[in-house]
Amino acid sequence: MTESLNQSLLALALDIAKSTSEILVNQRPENMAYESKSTPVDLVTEMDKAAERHIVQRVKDVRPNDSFLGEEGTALPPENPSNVKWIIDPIDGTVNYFYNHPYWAISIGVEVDGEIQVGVVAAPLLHETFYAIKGGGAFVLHDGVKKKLQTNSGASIEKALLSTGFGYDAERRKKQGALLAEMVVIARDVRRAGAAALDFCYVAAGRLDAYYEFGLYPWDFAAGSLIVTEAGGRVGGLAGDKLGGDWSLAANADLFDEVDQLVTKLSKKYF
Ligand code: LIP
Repeated sequence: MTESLNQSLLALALDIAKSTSEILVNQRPENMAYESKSTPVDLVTEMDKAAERHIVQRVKDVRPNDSFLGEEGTALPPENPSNVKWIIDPIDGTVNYFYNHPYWAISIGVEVDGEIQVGVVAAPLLHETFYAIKGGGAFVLHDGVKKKLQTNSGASIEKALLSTGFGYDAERRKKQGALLAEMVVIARDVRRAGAAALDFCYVAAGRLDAYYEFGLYPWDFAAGSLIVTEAGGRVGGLAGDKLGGDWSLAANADLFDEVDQLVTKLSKKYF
């Protein structure tokens, strides 16, 4: 029963990611309305809200009793909730979308009985959709061509290509910058591309060796974390914590503990 439910949830999530991609690409206004959230540079655009409304409606049309946790505020549980919850970031990398920078994605994670079973991350301007089903592996569709995902293996931190991100608050960015200043001297290099969900997928694809960030939300990592683990990688918080606390880590299985130990040490120094 679980397998057929997961398969149907994956098919629905992929179809919704496709229709949402079409809206975000084809209906992107030249002069986009936006509001500020936590700080003047923490944006939510009219398209974030439109995309989340579209995703929620598409699910409700087929599964009216499912629950939602959406970045833009969808969280009203139905009267008789099912055991399925959709965890949505309608545009992960909003600032990139606002600037028409291609590194942004639609992230849809689906929980069944509290466990992530399906993850879909679609990056329409990069022509890629990453997806995973619990126990079924992780894959990427690039212009419709399907490829199985596998993380890198090995690599010491000195030879690791890392990625990270920054919050929107100046005081937090000061701490993140200070930690980065040490990290960039230790690792091979550090990328900062601006969309956590895609950073997780790039670890899964072996395009990064590891990713770390402070201050992510469940909608940033719900889908990407499953894609990483189904590609043979590890995810978690610091010092053995699960994802969901202050820190989020993703890495190939050989490197995870070394990255965890280093970020744990530096976080105590700067946070
Ligand atoms: C973004 C994250 C990114 C982080 C940005 C921002 P949003 O999410 O995906 O990793 O560095 O500050 O939080 O706000 O674009 O959905």
